[in-house]
Amino acid sequence: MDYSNYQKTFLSAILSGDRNSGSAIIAELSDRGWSVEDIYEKIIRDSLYKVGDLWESGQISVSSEHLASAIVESILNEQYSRIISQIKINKTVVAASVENEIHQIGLKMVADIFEMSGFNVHYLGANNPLEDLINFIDTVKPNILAVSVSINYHIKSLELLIEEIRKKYPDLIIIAGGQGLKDQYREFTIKYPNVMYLQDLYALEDFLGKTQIS
Ligand code: B12
Repeated sequence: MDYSNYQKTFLSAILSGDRNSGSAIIAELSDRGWSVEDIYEKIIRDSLYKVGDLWESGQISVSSEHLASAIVESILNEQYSRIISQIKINKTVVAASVENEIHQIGLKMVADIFEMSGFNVHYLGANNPLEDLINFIDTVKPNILAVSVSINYHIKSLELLIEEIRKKYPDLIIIAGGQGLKDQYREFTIKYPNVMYLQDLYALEDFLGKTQIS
């Protein structure tokens, strides 16, 4: 099977609620030596983007969308033994979606890339109230804060987050990503030059390979 057949088979598995087949496809690709990044981007992310298109055009119900995303989350959790790194680099990342943002799957993938790179990862998932997030940062003192925004109108929450965190932690590396930023990221990075927008897992890997994190 080529890439697009794997992707289509995976999509039909998650839409029909067939968790075992979805999981088996990912296990097969893993056994064939596909990288975690390729599996996440080319099979799982692309399938979820198609789920979004099908939902937007009324071809599938909200229930099917929920089912597909729940299966994907369980499959991502299954990858733990593959992504856990034996070598720790003594650096910490906090990964959080902004306040009111209930999408968290892209962020989970991001957290997994950090885990593979040896970070201590605190994956907080969706909808993090700003005050609680700041308290959490006070406690774990991360080297990097990774934030995700899927919905355009949540950019305001991200701006507030950056402004508040900058007051307390002027040097904390903040990386941001997600579809909510895709169109506006240039304006955004001009406005907040000390915040990095990274488009996907390949860009993140590149960033981690090139950046000296203190
Ligand atoms: C699954 C899903 C849901 C699930 C979320 C479940 C969950 N646990 O996350 C549920 C059903 C809850 C949901 C709800 C809604 N959703 Co929705 N959802 C989706 C769907 C189908 C898949 C999302 C996903 O996981 N994609 C796969 C991941 C891997 O992709 P990703 O998030 O883009 O992440 C990648 C990159 O962006 C990047 N990245 C992401 N974050 C970060 C962070 C950092 C630091 C870095 C470096 C990189 C990075 O790395 C990832 C890998 O490449 C999308 C369709 C789509 N195009 O994605 C719609 C979509 C995102 N949803 C949409 C909408 C409108 C909604 C709702 C408002 C719908 C509604 N009317 O109720 C609500 C949201 C309410 C809210 N308050 O947030 C729209 C958003 C449009 C927009 N941009 O504004 C989309 C695009 C659907 C569409 N075609 O219209 N949704």
